[in-house]
Amino acid sequence: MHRPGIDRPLVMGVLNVTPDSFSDGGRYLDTPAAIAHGLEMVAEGADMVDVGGESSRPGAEPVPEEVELERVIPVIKALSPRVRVSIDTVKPAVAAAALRAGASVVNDVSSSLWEVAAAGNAGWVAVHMQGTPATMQAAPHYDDVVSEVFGFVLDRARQARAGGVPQVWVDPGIGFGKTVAHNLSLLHHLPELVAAAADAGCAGVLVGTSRKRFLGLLAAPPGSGEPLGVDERMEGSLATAALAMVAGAAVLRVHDVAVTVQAARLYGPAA
Ligand code: HH2
Repeated sequence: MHRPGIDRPLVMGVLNVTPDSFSDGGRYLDTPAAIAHGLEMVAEGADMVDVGGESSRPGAEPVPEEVELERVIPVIKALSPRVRVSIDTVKPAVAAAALRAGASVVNDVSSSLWEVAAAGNAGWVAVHMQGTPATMQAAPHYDDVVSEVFGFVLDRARQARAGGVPQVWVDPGIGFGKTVAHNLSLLHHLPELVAAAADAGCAGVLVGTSRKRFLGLLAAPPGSGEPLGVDERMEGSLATAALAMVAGAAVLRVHDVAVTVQAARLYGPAA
């Protein structure tokens, strides 16, 4: 649990250099626009910027490695002297090139790249996903979502720590092969993951709820049958970020940096 006045959760700003991300797709595909948005998030107080060149939204198709590299490497080179940069990828070659370009964290929704992080002496985020982005929301199923998801990321984290990764965060993967009920169960049980992550020698828990569809479904007016649009999910994003902070999350991955930094500052100075 965070101690008021002693430390605060860190805010990771999302920077998708893609045409098709579910929230900011197409807005920062152009390198100068992406760099400008990264710097804007730094000015708003982001502690980290998460650069991605391939969408992992439900139904997304993989992009070729060269395309992903062309999207992310110039942006990482420009931003990494100014802020800690993570690379959001599932491709080992992209992760390795991003670390050479100045990134220092591998944010890995495939939970398979810890060896790349170890080789680069970089941090690593172990994320839970059931299936792949192309199919994951078709029919998510768990016998016990909390123990299966937490057990999976903690196993991966222990393996990575034993393999020499200096800093490991675990992430329950909100929206990655999860129903609304699954997402809520995971959020409500976060304090257990926070405690277990500390026991496993992790740097903490990372949570990404920002603008995700379940927020639009939960907040939709009764009987509307439609989720709130992506641009109407800031309140839900902030509410769930606050819930995660109170549960002891170490990092919030968000699109709306300024408001989340304001909320995180209620905890006192950054760790
Ligand atoms: N969510 C997304 C992408 N990367 N990484 C972590 N660690 N945790 C998350 O919850 C997470 C993530 C999906 O959001 P976004 O990047 O906004 O969209 P897209 O995948 O369409 O680019």
